[in-house]
Amino acid sequence: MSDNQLPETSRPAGNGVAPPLSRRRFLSVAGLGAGAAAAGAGTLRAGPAAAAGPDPNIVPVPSWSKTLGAGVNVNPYGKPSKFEKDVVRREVTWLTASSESSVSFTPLYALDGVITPNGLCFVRHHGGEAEIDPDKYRFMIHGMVDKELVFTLEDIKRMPGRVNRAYFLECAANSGMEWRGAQLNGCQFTHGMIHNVFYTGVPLRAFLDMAGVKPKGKWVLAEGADAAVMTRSIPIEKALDDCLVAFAMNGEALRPEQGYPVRLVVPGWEGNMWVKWLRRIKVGDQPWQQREETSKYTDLLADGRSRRFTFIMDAKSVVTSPSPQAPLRQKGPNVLTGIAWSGRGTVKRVDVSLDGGRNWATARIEGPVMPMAMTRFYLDFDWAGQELMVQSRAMDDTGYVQPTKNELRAVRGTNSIYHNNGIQTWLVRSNGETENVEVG
Ligand SMILES: Nc1nc2c(c(=O)[nH]1)N[C@H]1C(S)=C(S)[C@@H](COP(=O)(O)O)O[C@H]1N2
Ligand SMILES: [Mo]
Repeated sequence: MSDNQLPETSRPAGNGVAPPLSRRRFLSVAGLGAGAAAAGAGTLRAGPAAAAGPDPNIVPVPSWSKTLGAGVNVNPYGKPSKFEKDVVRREVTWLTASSESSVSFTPLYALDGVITPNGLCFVRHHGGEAEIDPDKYRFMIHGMVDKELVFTLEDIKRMPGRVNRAYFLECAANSGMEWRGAQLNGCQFTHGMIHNVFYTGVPLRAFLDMAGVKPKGKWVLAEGADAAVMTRSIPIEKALDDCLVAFAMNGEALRPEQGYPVRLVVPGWEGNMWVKWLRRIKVGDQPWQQREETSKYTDLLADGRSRRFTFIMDAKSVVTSPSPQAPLRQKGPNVLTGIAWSGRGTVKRVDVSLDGGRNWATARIEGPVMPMAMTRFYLDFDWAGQELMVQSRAMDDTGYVQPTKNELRAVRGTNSIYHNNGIQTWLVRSNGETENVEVG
């Protein structure tokens, strides 16, 4: 939306962001790290020891080097280290009445890189998790087609043209609790209705081509086999463009909670349309006006009208560390990191502010930059212990710039739940503790 766009970033001299670290300073930190930590000292010292390298006696041989470790098959299916036990999906229990129609959130604050591990992908159900026997699974194409077709899972896996694609899935309600002001204290809760995995599947187009879409066919209805019978209307152009009938995520079978054995992938579009436990695709000449595209997943504007069929997830970003669940622990060198994504294409640039949006520095985008996929950014900075107001602002290759929350409200009002892609602010206090605040 052009009305959300910000002017090209100006970067005045002395932009509030500290200059890059000198390599020498960082080496001195590494050299003294063990001794300083043992003494409980968080401060950085440079000195002769750094130049000579650390004294080997500072680091005694640890106990885990003195006994054999566990054998290769203690975990036939591997698990994270027990020291990572807090890195889990979490719920906000007061949000919904029951866990069968609820949401858990991805622990973004603890993750890095661009791929969400399968066991940490947020889960959104409207009728609980269906358990489908893959041998009994069937997928149907019908409606305005020349030939109605039914596929088994094996049939789907024998289709020519299988592809691998990484895409983010963001629930349209992500950040929905933040429309009227800062509310939830952690990026897990404010932004954790997103995951980014590699899907293996077959383009939906292959199935539609095989069935033969009649000229009147302009929309498809995707339906899930769960108790919610999730149904959404999708324009035929999108169905024929890049939608996937996916059966694997990050190299293994879909997880039950992500739609095992088959889900629909609708790149860049709101998560609600990514029907899990995919049962059928019906071709029709108009949208079906289902519950999820009328009473839900519409945006009530200030004048009483509603935005409808707002499929695309606009460019958005969030700093994942520091954030309320990942406070700053040390003065001196720090690595700020976060994620950015756009349902319209690739992330072109991410700017970071440490002073609530007055001054901006361009962050370092690192790792693969793929269309409609999560992108990782970093800003290496020196922290002197002053209060920070951390923000990030994403730009995509269409020129779209992530708006501030007030710019968004000027256009959409405050009745909305969905499609809140406004700029997030974290207040870092001088003791490093971090909280969710809003500066506009
Ligand atoms: N069959 C079915 N598909 C579904 C849903 C559902 O409840 N049932 N929830 C939808 C919603 S609202 C979202 S945001 C995504 C969530 O996908 P995830 O559980 O893999 O995170 O699935 C969508 N597909
Ligand atoms: Mo959703």
